[in-house]
Amino acid sequence: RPAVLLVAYGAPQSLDEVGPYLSDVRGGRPTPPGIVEELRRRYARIGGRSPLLERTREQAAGLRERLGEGTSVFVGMRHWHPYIREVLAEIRATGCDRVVAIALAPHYSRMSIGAYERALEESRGPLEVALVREWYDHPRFLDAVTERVRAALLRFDASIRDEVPLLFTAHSLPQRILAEGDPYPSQLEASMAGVLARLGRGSERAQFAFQSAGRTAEPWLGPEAGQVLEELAERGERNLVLCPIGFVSDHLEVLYDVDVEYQALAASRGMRLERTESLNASPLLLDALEDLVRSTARQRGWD
Ligand code: FEC
Repeated sequence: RPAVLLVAYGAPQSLDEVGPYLSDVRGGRPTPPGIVEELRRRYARIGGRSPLLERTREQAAGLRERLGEGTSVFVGMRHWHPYIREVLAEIRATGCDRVVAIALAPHYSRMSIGAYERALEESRGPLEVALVREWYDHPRFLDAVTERVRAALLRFDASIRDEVPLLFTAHSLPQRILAEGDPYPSQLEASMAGVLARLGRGSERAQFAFQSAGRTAEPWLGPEAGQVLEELAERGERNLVLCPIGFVSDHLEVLYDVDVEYQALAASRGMRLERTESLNASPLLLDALEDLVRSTARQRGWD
């Protein structure tokens, strides 16, 4: 049986690790001290560190249970320990020679999933690795997000529930990906459409925006979520459900950018913002991951 490897972004495990972590994320470019300080402040605000590694390990444990004894499920990170290269070495040491890998980001971009793909390729050695490149349209993933949106809408009074606008968000990327024909924006639109169809809602009261743009000089994809939120407030909207559909786990970009920054902005505009709960180890998300592992193994003739 192939081993299974869940790969995710990576997160510093203490405030001391924030500086070296940022230098990894920035590909070795020096980080201005002000940015390191700002990011430390943000991690301190969400409890001193990101829960991303724990959440990913819980997803791995849930998946292991579903796949049964005899299938090992590993966790590897792109920008921090346990690095993808460290975990691939560990997998090779078990004597296993085939791996099904899933990036815990459902939408393909050359700058996101492509980077996971390159990290796997660089250090796989003799291992055969089958990476699931995209799963933005997997029915169980869309069911999982829909369940979270329904639960967020239930926090509003029944008399206004159907009218509460929905704002779907994902991590921004530099605009130059558009010139390369990158499918990232269209896959995000397709996921949003799949969730709206499941909710039985039209697209009139739903929008998409990008969040968490990086700190670089080049232009990043928009519209920016904070700006959309302000426009909605100006139009007189008093309620909003924000669904970070581009992320599957709790981490800094959800717990700080949405729960601190956009929440403060919403409050300052007299708006009630409810964020959908992250999928984390949701049974529907685990259904999707299980199916992706089984179908990939089948396609490769590894089952
Ligand atoms: O909880 C944590 O500690 C980790 C939160 C985290 C996630 C995440 C996901 C994505 N990123 C993506 C693209 C970029 C690009 C740059 C960039 C920079 C940062 C910085 C931090 C950070 N990202 Fe991130 N990202 C997370 C955290 N990200 C911190 C550094 C400060 C800053 O620039 O804001 C720009 C790199 C550069 O400067 O060269 C590009 C994408 C995702 C979603 C896909 C995925 O999860 O893999 C795309 C989680």
